Amino acid sequence: MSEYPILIHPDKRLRTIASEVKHFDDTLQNITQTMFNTMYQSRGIGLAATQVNIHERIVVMDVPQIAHGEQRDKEEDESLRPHDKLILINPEIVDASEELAEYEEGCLSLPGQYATVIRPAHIRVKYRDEHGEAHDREATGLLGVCIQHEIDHLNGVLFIDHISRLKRERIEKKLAKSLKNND
Ligand code: QAP
Ligand code: CO
Repeated sequence: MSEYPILIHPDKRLRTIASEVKHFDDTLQNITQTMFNTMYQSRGIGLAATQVNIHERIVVMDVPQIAHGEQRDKEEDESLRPHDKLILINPEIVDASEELAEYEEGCLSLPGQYATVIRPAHIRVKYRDEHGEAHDREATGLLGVCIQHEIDHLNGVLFIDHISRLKRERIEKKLAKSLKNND
């Protein structure tokens, strides 16, 4: 059960533009499995390959199907709770609503930091699964936010790029301080 180390902002490698996946082989299966291990270990709901220093267009996510702020029963069996477990290879947003929605986002590459981000409320995304099969689906709510957030990573974009400079600098300062106090 191996895992990858996660790159932390302001690591410049988080700004790399990822390349298209061309081969749907065992190497890809190993990468996605290790990305899931890494994401579950750090209690994340989404992880882009960029965050583990692999610059290919690969995203894993496991998004709970609950409304924002809804209380979840801690005793509930994780395997029974409704969720969207997805592997997105070469994902592309092919349609986005004019309607916007805000969501309090976080990121494993900016641990402990959160900010409200405004994005299209509904999207349509085209992607391939780990076998190379093409899919096309609509997403809204937390799933829609997560897909947009993770595709941003593949393009070297972080959620703090979507907020005001003042809020961004405040988060960067707090993050630097928390990392300094950790070692
Ligand atoms: C992206 O983020 C996302 O700061 C996925 O201490 C976030 O999994 C999509 C995490 C919000 C939609 C809404 C963050 C874990 C996980 C932290 C994550 C932390 C521990 C973030
Ligand atoms: Co992130």
